Amino acid sequence: MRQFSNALHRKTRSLNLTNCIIAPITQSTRPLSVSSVACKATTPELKMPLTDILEQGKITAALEECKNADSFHHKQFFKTCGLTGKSHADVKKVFDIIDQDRSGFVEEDELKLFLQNFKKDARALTDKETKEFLKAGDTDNDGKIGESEFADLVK
Ligand SMILES: [Ca+2]
Ligand SMILES: [Ca+2]
Repeated sequence: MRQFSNALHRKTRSLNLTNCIIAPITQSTRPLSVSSVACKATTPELKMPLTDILEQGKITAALEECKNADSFHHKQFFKTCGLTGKSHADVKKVFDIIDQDRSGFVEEDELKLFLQNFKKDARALTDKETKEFLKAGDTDNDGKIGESEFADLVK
């Protein structure tokens, strides 16, 4: 009987210990970053609505202009959606939205899904468009677009 009670006691203790360990982990931001990585491969989640910065009508018009494959031109898109000439703060906000995994850079896979930041079911850019977009912005040739490179693209 004493053995049983000891075992029970141990079990209870280990359970409590488990609770103590699990609680802080679930409260941390770690599960959030895991889910944002998982989302990267599929449709990006909207972090904040771009309509806070850009007019919905202009976004729709910009997407309409490049709805056909290989018809995307970044200068035209930024102009039509109203991003050209926006303040540095607004451009940074847009950059942060496009940088889905918050790495501080827009990598090629994020660039490919660029249009989906503006509309969830927008098409992905073709490989040709993605490469041209990257080439136009990546002035330091590190294979990704940094914040200042993005700001130069938008000008
Ligand atoms: Ca990124
Ligand atoms: Ca770069």
